[in-house]
Amino acid sequence: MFDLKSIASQFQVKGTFIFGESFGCGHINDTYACYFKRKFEHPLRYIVQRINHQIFKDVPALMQNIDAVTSFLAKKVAELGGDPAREVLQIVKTTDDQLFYRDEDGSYYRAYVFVDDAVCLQHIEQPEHFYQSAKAFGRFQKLLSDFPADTLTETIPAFHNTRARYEAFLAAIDADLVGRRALVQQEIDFIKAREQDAGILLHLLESGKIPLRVTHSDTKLNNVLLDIATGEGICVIDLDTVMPGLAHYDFGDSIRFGASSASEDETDLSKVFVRLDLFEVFCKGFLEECGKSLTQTEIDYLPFGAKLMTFECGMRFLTDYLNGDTYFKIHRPDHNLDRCRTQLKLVADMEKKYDEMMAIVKRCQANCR
Ligand code: ADP
Ligand code: GN1
Ligand code: MG
Repeated sequence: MFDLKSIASQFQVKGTFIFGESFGCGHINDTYACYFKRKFEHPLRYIVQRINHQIFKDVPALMQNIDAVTSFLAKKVAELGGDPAREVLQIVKTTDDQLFYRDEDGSYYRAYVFVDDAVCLQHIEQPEHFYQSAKAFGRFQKLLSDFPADTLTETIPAFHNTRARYEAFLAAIDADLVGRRALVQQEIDFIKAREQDAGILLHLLESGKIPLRVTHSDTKLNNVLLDIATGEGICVIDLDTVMPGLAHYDFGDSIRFGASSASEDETDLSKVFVRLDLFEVFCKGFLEECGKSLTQTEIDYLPFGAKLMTFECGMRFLTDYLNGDTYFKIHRPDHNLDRCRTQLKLVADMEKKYDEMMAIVKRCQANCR
């Protein structure tokens, strides 16, 4: 275990380090909350993260992206009369004014101001929470609609390129690195039967029918902070994957995680289905914020986006399972397989409920005209 106190002291933090603890439930980075005491003032907290540089190969470019996007958002939020200190993630620079610190082992660290009096939820406790996350991600999309997308680096190349994800899945089946292929034939067949789906949105993009936008690309419920006092979705976090993408990626990823009746790793599949009430709540919040900046074709494909992101995630979990669990953090032996199964169950359920999902999108669009 590295020395958190000495890492935290590399940043422009206020006060004296008291202690640090592992924090949150992310699958990618190592996150710590660090507490600092100050004379005559309340203690302060900072987030310190070890960035997963096996996954994010160009950390300097990634931090440049986050710096550019957060500076842009802070300016806009201030112009609109908001409070950038609570509504936008704030990087804490190193003592020599850099965006990250690299230690002698080659690990990369960064620090953020801890957004206090806010919660981060792992599942929906009340529909209002999901509505607020929809507003926050919709606003994020809207505020970045005039950000120069071509200045951003793709921090994970082809991150939501579902065709490329499908190819990676086929390669994992072929390689069968840890001898698990025979255990998952049913899941493999399910995914292969839907190969055609992988190219649909990319085809719309390539033929100019939908535009490229700046997207968050990882819009799980636990990547937005809700203000404890007002309940409002105040701050979108986890900006590692902000990059050019499609509006469907943000809409779809939120639905796959938040509109599910169960956790992403539930083992009792009879508990897993898509909740149309939550689907509707999210559509409402998202379209209220960014509906007017989306084209009709984009809106028409939102239900498909939800299905595609769920399909993609199921395929990614299975690919990682076949490769020996080298990408997502796991906490039990078949964790990635359990996660894959919930996603495929959701895909099947979305297929059954597709017409209802379409009708909900139409209704929400009509209501926010
Ligand atoms: P990962 O990429 O591993 O998901 P995140 O950046 O999402 O990492 O951080 C993990 C968790 O840490 C979040 O889900 C949230 O609970 C907490 N967190 C991250 N940044 C902040 C912040 N600025 N203020 C408060 N909590 C935060
Ligand atoms: C990862 O970092 P976290 O836990 O917010 C992953 C997402 C997946 C998600 C599945 C960079 O998100 O793409 O949808 O797990 N992030 C990355 O829970 O791969
Ligand atoms: Mg996260």
